[in-house]
Amino acid sequence: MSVRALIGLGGNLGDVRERLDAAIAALDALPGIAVLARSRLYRTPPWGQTAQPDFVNGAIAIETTLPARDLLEALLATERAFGRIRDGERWGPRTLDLDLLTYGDELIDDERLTVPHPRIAERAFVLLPLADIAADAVLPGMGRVRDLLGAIDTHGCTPLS
Ligand code: A4P
Ligand code: MG
Repeated sequence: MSVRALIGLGGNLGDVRERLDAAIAALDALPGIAVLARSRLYRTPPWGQTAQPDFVNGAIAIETTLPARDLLEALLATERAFGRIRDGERWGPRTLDLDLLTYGDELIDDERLTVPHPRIAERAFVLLPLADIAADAVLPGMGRVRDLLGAIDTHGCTPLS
């Protein structure tokens, strides 16, 4: 049994483009994960905590045989492998952030995992890359990516060539 999942990638410390490429390759190499599609990468203004460098963001679609919680563990392990240090500052600078955006049609909400990721609909830095690979996807409980993107401000977000 395999499930299609969408993953958001981002970072704003060091050479993020190179790191995102390497992180996508590392995820694809894991047992139980195959990358189906990847978006362009975008330069995006920092959201939430604005006194920090611009981010680079992207998204991938994967097919996975891992249960959702095992997939989250794989994402967190990959963040650590690429130098992520959690200093407790919410929305602060980071080398690599991997968010599980959707896992099939499932709605999950426990202390470790919330899917769909609760803040997708407010975030151009998530919806712009998602629209490259899944514009017609309906995010459970939220709506179609194309429609969500049409309702927000994408000012300041630019695709990297
Ligand atoms: N967790 C629960 N649900 C999920 C999920 N669906 N995906 C838990 C991933 N993790 C999930 O994550 C904290 C814990 O959330 C994880 O250990 C996991 O058990 P975190 O990434 O350390 O949290 P955070 O990043 O500090 O907070 P938050 O709200 O999750 O932040 P985000 O959503 O990751 O956003 N601006 C731009 N332009 N681009 C960005 O990429 N990113 C952030 C952080 C802020 N501003 C940004 C960007
Ligand atoms: Mg995160």
